[in-house]
Amino acid sequence: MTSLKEIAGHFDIRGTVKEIAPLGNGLINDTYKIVTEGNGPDYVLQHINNAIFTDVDLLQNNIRAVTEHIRAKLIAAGETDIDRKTLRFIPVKGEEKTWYFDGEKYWRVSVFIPDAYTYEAVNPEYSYYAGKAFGHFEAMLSDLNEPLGETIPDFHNMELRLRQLVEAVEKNAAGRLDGPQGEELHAILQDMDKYGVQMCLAEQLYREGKLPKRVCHCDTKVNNMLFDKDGKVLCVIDLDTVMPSFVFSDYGDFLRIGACTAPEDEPDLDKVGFDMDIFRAFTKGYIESAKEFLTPVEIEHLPYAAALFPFMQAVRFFADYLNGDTYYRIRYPEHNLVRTRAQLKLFHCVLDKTPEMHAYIASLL
Ligand code: GN1
Ligand code: MG
Repeated sequence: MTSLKEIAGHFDIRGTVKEIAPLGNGLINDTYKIVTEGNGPDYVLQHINNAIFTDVDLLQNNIRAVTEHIRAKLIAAGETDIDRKTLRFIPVKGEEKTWYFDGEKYWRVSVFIPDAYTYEAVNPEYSYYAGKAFGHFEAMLSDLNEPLGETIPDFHNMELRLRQLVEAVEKNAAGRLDGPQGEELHAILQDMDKYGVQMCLAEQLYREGKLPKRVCHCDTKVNNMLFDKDGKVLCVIDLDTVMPSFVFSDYGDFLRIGACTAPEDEPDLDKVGFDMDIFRAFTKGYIESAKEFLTPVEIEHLPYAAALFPFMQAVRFFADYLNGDTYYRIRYPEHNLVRTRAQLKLFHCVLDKTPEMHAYIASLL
């Protein structure tokens, strides 16, 4: 196996590499920090999970289009400190492309953003800034002329995710449906079946021409944002899934993590709830920066989006559990089942709060 240092050496980075150490908590790609000697920048080295992102060239081209567009917008807006407000990928030495294939794996390098903080949980103040930041991110990309490819086709298509669940049940690849927990697993399936049609509303509205697709981030977990020391958002990271989607993606997926009172894999379901203070703060920020382009249909369905994402994530985790854990990184054998239970619990909490959410959103308009 090629060493990490050797791999870093293929990229056009400045300075001498001092050490390379693991970074972050992503479930898909492996990430490292490249620390260099002296005052020059440090870097982030990532192994791109090519089983999931099968077209690395398309992936990196999307990211280039998005970061260049954002960079130009920030410059036009007179912003300073731009290298901390958008990602910059480093080309391979003597080439234009920003990825390197070592014969086995795909790699990329970006400039490490210093004095930035990531969080797994946020308070209402930071959620407000996060709402503004994702609204702003979508607004900046609303006039991107270059078409983006879908790095994972139909990524947030609920109908597809349900079909994948049905396939997982039919295959029962890990035999789990017939195992000692079979009864619970079937109860989970029943619950998912009950809400399936209702949760596919976005696809239905889209087919009816009532809901647009826009360039969205599509992985707005709290830990995909960099904050400065005052809690202001510097930039949005993890751009692999930036693609055309419904705005529900960014709004709903943030609340799934941000407004949940426990981690996404909390085993104690009594701890899992939906925090309305976070909901209100994030929604206020989001609507403030996105109201210019949001349509009434989009706004009206934001509470649906808040329910959709825990539901979709429950379906995805559960399908992976039935498939024998082939997609998400797990830390123990039942991890995907524990995640499923927590996401379903959260989904039901959100449903209970739906009238309250509608009332709050109406009060903002
Ligand atoms: C994955 O890579 P990471 O951890 O930021 C996943 C998201 C899920 C999330 C669940 C490409 O995101 O869609 O919501 O895990 N990304 C992909 O924690 O599938
Ligand atoms: Mg991430």
